[in-house]
Amino acid sequence: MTTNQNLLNALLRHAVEVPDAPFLVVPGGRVWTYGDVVRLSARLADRLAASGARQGERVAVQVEKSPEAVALYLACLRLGAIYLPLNPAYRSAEVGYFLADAEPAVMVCDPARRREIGELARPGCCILTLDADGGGSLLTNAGEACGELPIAVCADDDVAAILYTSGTTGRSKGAMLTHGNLRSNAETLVDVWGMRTDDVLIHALPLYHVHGLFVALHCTMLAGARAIFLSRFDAAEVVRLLPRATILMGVPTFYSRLLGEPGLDVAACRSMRLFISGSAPLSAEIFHAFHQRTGHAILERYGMTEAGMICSNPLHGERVAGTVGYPLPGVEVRVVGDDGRQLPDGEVGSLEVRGPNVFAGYWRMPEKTAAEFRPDGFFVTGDLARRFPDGRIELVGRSKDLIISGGLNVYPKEVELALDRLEGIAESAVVGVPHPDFGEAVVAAVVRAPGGEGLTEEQVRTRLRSDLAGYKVPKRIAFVDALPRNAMGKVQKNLLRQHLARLV
Ligand code: MCA
Ligand code: AMP
Repeated sequence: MTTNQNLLNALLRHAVEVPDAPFLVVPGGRVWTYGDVVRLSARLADRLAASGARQGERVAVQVEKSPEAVALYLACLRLGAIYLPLNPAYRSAEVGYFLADAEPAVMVCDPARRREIGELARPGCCILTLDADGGGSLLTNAGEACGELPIAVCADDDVAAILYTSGTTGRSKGAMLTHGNLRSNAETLVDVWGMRTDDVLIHALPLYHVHGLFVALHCTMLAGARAIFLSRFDAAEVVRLLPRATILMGVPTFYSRLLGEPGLDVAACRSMRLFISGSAPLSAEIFHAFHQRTGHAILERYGMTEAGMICSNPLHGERVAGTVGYPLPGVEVRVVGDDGRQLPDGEVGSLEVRGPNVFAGYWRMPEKTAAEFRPDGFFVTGDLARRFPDGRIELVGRSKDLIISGGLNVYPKEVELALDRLEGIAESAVVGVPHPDFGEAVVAAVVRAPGGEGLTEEQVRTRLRSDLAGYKVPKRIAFVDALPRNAMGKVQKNLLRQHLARLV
């Protein structure tokens, strides 16, 4: 007899045993028990199924963070449908691409964007709505649904979710993550981070990325713990909540902003046992400042959309600033040179990863998938790293042209294409420069076209905002006579970086 490997079975293990245990605690609002969320998600599954979401079909979701949005994710798992989360900040042009590429059967969006999304979706795609307070058409009639659909039978290698990651060409790729990828990674993390039923995690991350959805939420559910569920990160609010919590997961910007709060001290952290950081490099400066203020060494870990979590500093033992710790149990990591051969310890090379956490490939892009895997199954991460003799990994840079701003990825090419489309601009180059709050900030150099003489920085930024999510819009734009190019005609981004760093 084959067992059902649907990830939902693992996530609900605790919910089935202790349905009255608190799961999502909204400060100043409702406490959702595991049973509450599971019952709602079962009813939402009925509603989605009636709207055409069948096993293997995609359900695109672009909604604000809410407990109902968590139930919606679990409803997709119940149906064996493929969950496709989208950042609510994405503009029409960005969403249009995802809808055309993924061809979802159902799209759930904010009621305020119902008409706009309706114009983008292909005929036959059912559009439902959900707002930040749980209102919208998704929940209409859900109260009458009986919620008795069984959990769809899935194999480990069935796709549970597609997460789009931008590409170096400016075209996003949908990383297909399977039930087995997500379950194995979350089980490993619960184990290595010692997560328990009595843990209380401050959940202030967005729900549309691996960090907030798969790491924070899955770990909470597998451990049967509870989450203080915040719609967004607010440093003062988090400091206020620390005495009620045991774990915080965040991007480095969370930690630099927490350090700006006078209330952050040893007393505020008295019940905390673990501060975890990832998604972007945590500077040694923040690590040490945080340690000095709170007595806590932040645990830095490393991951990526295509592979979930890959390395982690230890729960017990030394956490070394500037390193991402050891490969997780069951995950193989190697550092190779240009010829693909493993390098001796200490040498910088390309980081590759293999294991049950590594995704099944890019949605409908077999060539791109093949190009990023070695014949022996290792995935090429695009990160540059060195390994220490004790197995620790240090990330030293990226071979991919990527900017990570406040934990959100921006591919320069996408921004350059949007800039070059604007009237009055001949060409542009986009780079990342150090930024005290976001770690890296997006900045651009722009060459005016004839007729673009009067164009101002603010006009360009305003026009870009209609095509790009706000976090991708350059914080500063410099007008230049020409882009610096080398003898081959290639833009010298290093020179630009030096030149533009002064702007922020
Ligand atoms: C918001 N803005 C940003 C960013 N976020 N600009 C640059 N970078 C950002 N990250 C801009 C908005 O467009 C807006 O500008 C202005 O800042 C205020 O927006 P608001 O939403 O109020 O910003 P915020 O609440 O201060 O958000 C900052 C944040 C947030 C808390 C750092 O971006 C965040 O939660 N980041 C975490 C992202 C994450 O979960 N990453 C994990 C990816 P304007 O008004 O001009 O438009 S998963 C991953 O990387 C792998 C797998 C891993 O290892 O985890
Ligand atoms: P994403 O494509 O959003 O999944 O981002 C993955 C990328 O984030 C990785 O390839 C790394 O470049 C970066 N990243 C994640 N965690 C860390 C970390 N702890 N330190 C440095 N970079 C990180």
